[in-house]
Amino acid sequence: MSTHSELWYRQPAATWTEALPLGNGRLGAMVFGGIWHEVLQMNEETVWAGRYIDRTNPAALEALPKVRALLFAGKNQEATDLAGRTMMGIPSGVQSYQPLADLLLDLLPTDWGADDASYRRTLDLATGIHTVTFRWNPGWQRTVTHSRETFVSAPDQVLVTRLTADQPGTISYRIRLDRGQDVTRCAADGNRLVLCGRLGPDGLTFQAEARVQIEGGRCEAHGNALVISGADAVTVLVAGATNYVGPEDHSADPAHWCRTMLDRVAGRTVAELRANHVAAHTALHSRVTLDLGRTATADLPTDQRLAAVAAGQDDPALAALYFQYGRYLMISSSRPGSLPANLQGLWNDKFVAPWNSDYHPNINLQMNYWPVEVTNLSECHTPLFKWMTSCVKSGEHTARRHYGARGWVMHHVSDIFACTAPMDGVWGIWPVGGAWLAQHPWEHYAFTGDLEFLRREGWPLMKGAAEFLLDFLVEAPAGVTGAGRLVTNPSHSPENTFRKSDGTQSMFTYASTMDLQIAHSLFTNCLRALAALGNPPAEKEIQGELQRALERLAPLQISARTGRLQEWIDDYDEPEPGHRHMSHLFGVHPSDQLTPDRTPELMAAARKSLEGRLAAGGGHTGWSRAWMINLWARFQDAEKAHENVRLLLVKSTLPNLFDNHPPFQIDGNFGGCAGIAEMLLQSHAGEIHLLPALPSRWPTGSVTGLRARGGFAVDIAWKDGRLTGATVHSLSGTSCQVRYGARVTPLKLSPGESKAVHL
Ligand code: FUC
Repeated sequence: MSTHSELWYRQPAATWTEALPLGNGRLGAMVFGGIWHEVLQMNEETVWAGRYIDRTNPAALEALPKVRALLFAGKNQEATDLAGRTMMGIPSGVQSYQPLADLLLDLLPTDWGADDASYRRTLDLATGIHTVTFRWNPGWQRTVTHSRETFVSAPDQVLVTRLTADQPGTISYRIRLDRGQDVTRCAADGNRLVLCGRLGPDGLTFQAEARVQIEGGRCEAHGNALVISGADAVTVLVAGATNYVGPEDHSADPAHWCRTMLDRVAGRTVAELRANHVAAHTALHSRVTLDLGRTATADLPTDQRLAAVAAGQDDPALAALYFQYGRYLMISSSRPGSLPANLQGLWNDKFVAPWNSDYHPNINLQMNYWPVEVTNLSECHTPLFKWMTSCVKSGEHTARRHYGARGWVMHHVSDIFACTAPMDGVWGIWPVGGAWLAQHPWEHYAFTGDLEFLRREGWPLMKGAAEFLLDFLVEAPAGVTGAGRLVTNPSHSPENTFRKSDGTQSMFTYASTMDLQIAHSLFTNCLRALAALGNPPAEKEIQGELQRALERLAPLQISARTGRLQEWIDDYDEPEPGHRHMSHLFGVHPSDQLTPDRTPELMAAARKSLEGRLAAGGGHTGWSRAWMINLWARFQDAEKAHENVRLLLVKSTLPNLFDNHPPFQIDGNFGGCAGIAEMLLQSHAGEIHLLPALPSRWPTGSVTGLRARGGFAVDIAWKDGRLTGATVHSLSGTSCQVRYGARVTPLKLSPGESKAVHL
């Protein structure tokens, strides 16, 4: 039997995707829980191959008007060929995020005597503590119960593993650090283990360092391992770092960092370190509670629950666990001061990871941050802004050199070295990644009302992204669709292909629907931001530019043929109708351009597009499925949203509840978490909408602490499918309108005030 906040298993992890993640935003570990051979596969967020390179292509700017003309003339293939030769970044690929090191703990002396039936490993999401317990009888003494408790502390910046047993003098281990490549030194000395190296000749330097504290027994260095014998208890403390400070600044000293962190904690008891960690973790994690009801399946180990749901059992508590796991992963991979969560969050065991475990701002990076505001983890959003700001200089350079534009640009791939040029192939010429990302500082402000943030950090990011788009937009010439209106050119609908009436296929065009929606969203948010800042006179000029551009953007179109929202400027055929990206539905989610009240026809057309995608097998990657949950929630279709939650668990979830693209990619975890929140509360359409998509399978439940735009926290309870009570807390004293179904009530609150809502 487990509590509602635990993942637990009756056997050690046999593979990496059965191991369980710990992290403090910067330092992470995947814990396998092996009895004889415990592996803590560790990551540090800056262990990333590569460095800053000026990747701009000197031929790009000259080619731009030619590529544009070819695309307006419908010569897509010629445009693709020319752009492929002239507009790609040099080089056109980033390098991989990599593991830091493994901490290996071998239980001595032999590998027999374990009592498998007693084995249990648990990750408690509420505390961020991983526990392994098992009984062991090596033959010459009474059975001993061993425990290992592990956490990665944010306040103390170390990983802590505590090995204990229920009888004194029974703990004997060999402990080592290991890494498959690029190690320059791996040594043991006294109670200390050090592993350091460099990621290739021009790469970052890194260090992992462990210190072992024993109670009773002996600790000796043997080769590059520490051998502990007959101890009562053992604490292993690990620190890790690289010399990375920023994209071009690699002046940190990893050895100094490790020493300082380990010296700092040397005088503390484990109980102090644990209490510090738990306090910092719960301060974030406990802000939201979610109860979706419970069936007997919830008593099973987590892997068996997944299997039971796949076999047709109902387990609403597993959806709640998945939701809280998303919040847990956010707290563990993105904390103030850290880098943003990458494609795998923080957790990667490969030297060349899938998609390099990079930043992918054509959906994946943004999706990582979909749950962060609504699930009350606002400060975990800040690493994204800091990283965006660190890319501005490079993004301005690329904007100027590739497009002759002001502002900053980012394409569909980036890294920690401010890569902003087009990567991979011609589909990487997608210059609206930064504009999409600029939605995030606005959302942060919309939820928190933090004007100081908006003024200092948010608006400058938004403004730079908007300046780029303002310069990048061109007027479509006479004779083409959208003539006289502003369009993007060149353009992609991320990674999707279209077929023209002459049978030719391409990905490359002008004015994809998503581009127009991204521009609409960014310009609208910029005008909202300027209003919030009191329409500063210094920004009058850009304000005018934004207003004029917004009016002149090419309109969204409904296909006369299919009744769907068109994905491209012309009503092309789709060779892959179940494509994983649903880019043209950006206006439904994550943007607020389309809503049932404001744009009923476009909303109906968008719904048809989604139905078409789903019917053709869309949602087959984890993140695509997660997007569907959010979209169905915005269409207020509770049953379809729920069906996609179920399918996310059944088809796209690994034993450790990691999202399976496949392979593991963390975006689906975050997108799924956001989707569940979106089913219970929405606030994008100017009101607080309670239970907009409550499915029949979650008839009775409650949620506390969700956040709504305008600076509110909301608690909701329901029974037999009906709202029974809601409380709205105002952070800053604003009025709002609260909706439940067709009923609406206005609410006026002073700062800090809470009111029960009756609807
Ligand atoms: C986008 C997606 C892929 C994958 C990759 C990391 O390019 O189309 O499915 O998620 O990002």
